[in-house]
Formats: sequence, structure tokens, C-alpha cells
Amino acid sequence: MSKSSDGNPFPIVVLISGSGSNLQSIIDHRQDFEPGIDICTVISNNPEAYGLQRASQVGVSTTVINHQDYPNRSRYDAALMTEIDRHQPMLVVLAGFMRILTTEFVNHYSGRLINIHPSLLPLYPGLNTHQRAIESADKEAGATVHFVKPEVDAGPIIIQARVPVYGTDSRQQLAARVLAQEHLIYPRAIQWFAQGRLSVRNDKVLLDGNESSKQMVISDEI
Ligand code: NHR
Ligand code: GAR
Repeated sequence: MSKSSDGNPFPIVVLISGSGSNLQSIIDHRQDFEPGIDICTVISNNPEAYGLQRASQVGVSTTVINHQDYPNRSRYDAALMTEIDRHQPMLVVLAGFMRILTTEFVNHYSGRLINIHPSLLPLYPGLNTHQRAIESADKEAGATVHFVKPEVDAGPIIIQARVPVYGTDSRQQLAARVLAQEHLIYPRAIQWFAQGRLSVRNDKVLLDGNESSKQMVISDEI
């Protein structure tokens, strides 16, 4: 299980669609641990994504592969795979990437493709998670980092963070509270992966071979 580091930074590719604040937090934490993280490239389906500028600002290469330029998902994902594989990453990181990926794509990166989703999965897979949590009068919400399976937002869970939901919350307020936790848990999950500390048994993710309390982060800050 433990694939210990050889001292070289751990190569990852990050896929984004939008603001890229999770990408920023990966950038900010990439030297915090051994091995460090090498972001080989950032790929966006959206040419307007602000995350592209965040990458450029720190000298990380960027590629736009616009889904509107492709006739179907299969051809789009094939183009994504070609670009990703050029960089030979050990891990592919979805950070606010908004396109559902084909089974072919997911299988190609099996065990080395992760996503962050803004809900406490298995609650609220898909879109509009914060609105749905508020409408359900949930007392808590959160975010989940998981391995990606073909079925959307259903893969084995690496780490989750919980936050309170207040009765007065707008969707935006709740999203901001959750996002602050995303910025803490995603670099941590990537660190664990890079250090070879994660394994999957019976669809459950183990940290250092055990189910660990570190895989649930509870925040009561506002
Ligand atoms: N692909 C697979 N196969 N499995 C997962 O678990 C995936 C995935 C692709 C993206 C991120 C996911 C999220 O965290 C993710 C997980 C987009 C949609 C969606 O409906 C759903 C889930 C996620 C991302 N996208 C629309 C589509 O038709 C487009 C929406 C838009 O462009 O705004 O692809 O939430
Ligand atoms: C994050 O909240 C992420 O969990 C969510 O979008 C936001 C992206 O923010 N992802 C999805 O909803 C995927 N469908 P960012 O671009 O600032 O990292």
C-alpha cells in the first residue's frame, strides 16, 4: 500500500470550470508536505474560467478544451484524456469541474481520479446542493472528497467536512461556509494520496489501513 515518496514532487493535473478557489488552495498548499505537489497543467472546459488566471499567475500551464467544440461527450473526453496523458500525472483532480465524464474516461483513471462535491454525500449528488440543503431544513451541510466512479458523486469517500446550517442562511452564505472547508480538506486528501496512505476496501476508503476519525472534519465556525 504505502508507495513512499522518492523526493520528487507528485505530478497531478487539475480540471476546473470556474472560479478555481479550490485550485488556489491546492496551489497555496502544494509545498506544505513531502512529497510536494507538481501541478503539471490546469485544464478548463470553460475559456472564461477565472481559475486559468490563477494558474498562469504562478507559472502553471493551462489548456482550454471547450466542450462546445466537440460533437459529443465521447469525443470530448477522448480529447481530455489525450491532453492529460501527455503529462503522465499520478492523480487527476476535479476542482469545480462541471462536465459529467464518460465511463471510458473514469475507467481510464480508475483509482487516480478524485472530486470535491459540496454536500455531505450520499446526500444531494448532482447540482444545486446548497439550495437543496436549505429547502430540506437540514441542520448541517458540508463537502465530500471522493474517488470518482462512472455513477456521478457515488464513489468511495476520502474525507468530509461538516458545517452548521443556520435558519437565516442564504444559498450564498451556506456555499461560502462550505467552500472554506473545501479549501482545507482537498489539499489534505491530495497529500494523503500522494503519500500512498489511501486504500479502498469494500468501497470504503482507509487511511493508513484504518477507518480514521481524521476523515471527518467538524467545523462550528460561522
Ligand atoms: N463524472 C463521473 N462519471 N462521475 C462523477 O462522480 C463525476 C463526474 C464529473 C464531474 C463533479 C460533480 C460534482 O461534484 C463530477 C463528478 C457536473 C454535473 C452535471 O450535471 C454533475 C455532477 C458534477 C459535475 N453537469 C452538467 C452536464 O451535463 C452540466 C452542468 C453545467 O455545465 O453547468 O455534464 O457536483
Ligand atoms: C465548489 O464548491 C465545488 O465543490 C463545486 O463547485 C465549487 C467550485 O468552486 N463543485 C461542483 O459543484 C461540481 N459540480 P471553485 O471553482 O472556486 O473551486
